[in-house]
Amino acid sequence: MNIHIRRYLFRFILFVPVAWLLIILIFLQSNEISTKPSDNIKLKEKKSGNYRIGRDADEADAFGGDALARLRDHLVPVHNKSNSGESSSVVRVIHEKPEQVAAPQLENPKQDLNGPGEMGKPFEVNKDKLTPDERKKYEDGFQKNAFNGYVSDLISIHRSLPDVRDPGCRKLSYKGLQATASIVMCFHNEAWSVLLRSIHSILDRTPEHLLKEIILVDDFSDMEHLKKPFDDYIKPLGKVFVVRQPKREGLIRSRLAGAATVKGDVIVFLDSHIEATEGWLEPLIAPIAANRTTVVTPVIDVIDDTTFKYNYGAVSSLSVGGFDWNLQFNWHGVPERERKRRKHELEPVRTPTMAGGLFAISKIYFEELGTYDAGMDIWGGENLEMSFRIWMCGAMSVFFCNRSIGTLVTAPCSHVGHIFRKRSPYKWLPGVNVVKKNAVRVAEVWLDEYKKYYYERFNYDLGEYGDVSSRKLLRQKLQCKSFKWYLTEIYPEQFIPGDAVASGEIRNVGAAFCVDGSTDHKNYHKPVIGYPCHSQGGNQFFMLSKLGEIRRDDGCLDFSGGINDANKDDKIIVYPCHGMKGNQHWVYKENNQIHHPVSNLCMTLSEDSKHIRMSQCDDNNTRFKWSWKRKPLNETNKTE
Ligand SMILES: [Mn+2]
Repeated sequence: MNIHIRRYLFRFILFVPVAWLLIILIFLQSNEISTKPSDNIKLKEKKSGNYRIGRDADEADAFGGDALARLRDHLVPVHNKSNSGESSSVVRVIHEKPEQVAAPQLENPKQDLNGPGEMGKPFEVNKDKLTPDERKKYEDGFQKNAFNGYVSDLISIHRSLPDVRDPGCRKLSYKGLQATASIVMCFHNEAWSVLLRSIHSILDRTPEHLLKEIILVDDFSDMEHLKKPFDDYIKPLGKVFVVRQPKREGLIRSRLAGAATVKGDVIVFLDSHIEATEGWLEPLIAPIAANRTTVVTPVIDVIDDTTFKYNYGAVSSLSVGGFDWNLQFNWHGVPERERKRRKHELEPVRTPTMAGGLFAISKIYFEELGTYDAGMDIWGGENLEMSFRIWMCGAMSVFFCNRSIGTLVTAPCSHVGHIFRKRSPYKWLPGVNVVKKNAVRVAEVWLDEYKKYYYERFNYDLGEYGDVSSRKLLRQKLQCKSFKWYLTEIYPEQFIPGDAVASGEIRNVGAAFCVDGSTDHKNYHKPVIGYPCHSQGGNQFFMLSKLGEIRRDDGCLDFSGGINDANKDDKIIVYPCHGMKGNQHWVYKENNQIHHPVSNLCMTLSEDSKHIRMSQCDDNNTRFKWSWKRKPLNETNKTE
């Protein structure tokens, strides 16, 4: 009896440590990449200054001058939050604009720092002074690439750049970092010098032991220089490989082809018209090494498409990603709640969405999370899809049977320059609205009851968007949270159209004309006009917010005039919504007039129906009456 008990006791005592050992082993493996996180930055920063941070897009630059100015206005300096145990000796003031410090030039000791574009300086070419031959080259370069290929060819493919980081970043040590990065860079008919500069900037500025490989995916280019000459060029570089697509597949499926061959711990997706800067990689992969469900984007600086000037700014001007209900990506200043959450400015910033061109993700997490939606074409929407998925799904932790949250952050110390083009130079099947198709797939799978806000933009004309059942299944399998959760917890700043008290076209009762105007940043300060109602939504879709704003996305109708402006044309303009009522305050009255309390005037359609005017309210004139679909109150409340 006694012996029996002793034997059991012995077994039990033996079993407990062995079980724990096993648990720890499996746990370590599930985290795979296990290095210490860059021993968090122990600096506290006070900074100022501003600059512009780009977005990715091969399409138009969504970051016009007005948007910039507006962004700056939003940028409130981060206050030094006192934190116990941190001495004031680490508080430093950073200059208005980061000082020009040359980054070490690793590969090219003979570099002439006065050469074209060196140190990221602009290189101006007056095309009128070129010979006819040269001018033709200049124009062809722009035509083919939608950036200045002529100037790029004059700039060294190893050009020097200033150290654009915040000085605090240079003090961070990543000694313990062991994770390796595989770069996946897709290209389609990229200019020779731009592609090589992208590759060399990585080779020249990435520590050898952190770089596993550069995987280049050629998405069926037909330019001659990208065939044999390119193969011959990269062969001696080592670590650089090409994967060729047998037909045009687009960015998403090309990235998948590249990712499938990755051998490193972290996949870093990059565009092929970029320049990596000093110290760009470490801050990107360190947070992932610490936690594989963190996805990290660099700060995207703007390489000018004409002069190749490298534009960069202070850490205070950082932006985060959002989206509008047209499912377009957009930039915002860092919200107040996020400024407060972080202990200092060099800590990664949480961002609701990412621009998508440049980011780093654990290879394991990329796969766990369902890679990309292979049913998407070319470009567009995949960045939002990935962003929603990261936040809403996270990952299952092996032992605790719960899901750990995925996070999407921007690393303020990682800078990569990107050439922002004003148009896309590439061809795709004519008549296919790729971006809309992709976006409808995103809405179908991820937006739940909120998808109607996108669909009502085009009267539910979804078009052909293919089969999304496998993506819906994925969402189920990963037990992802709801979109409502995402909006509440991750993006509470977002305007919810369900809160609108009226929406749709604003149709004049006296004529079949509607209020019409674009509300994107390029059209700020432009007037809304009268235009025949087309029932397609688009520029005739407006919402009346609870605050009394007439808005679409971030643009509001604004009348800053008074009685002297009555009956004048083009006085109602689109202006960034400010939420302060005033000139943006409208009342849609029971008698269907749209009243503007500040001026005490009403909205009316001009005699020729081409203009929207403000005038003395007249209850007997149908040109003062507007039909606009009011939301029943119960429906308004439902989505709140
Ligand atoms: Mn790009």
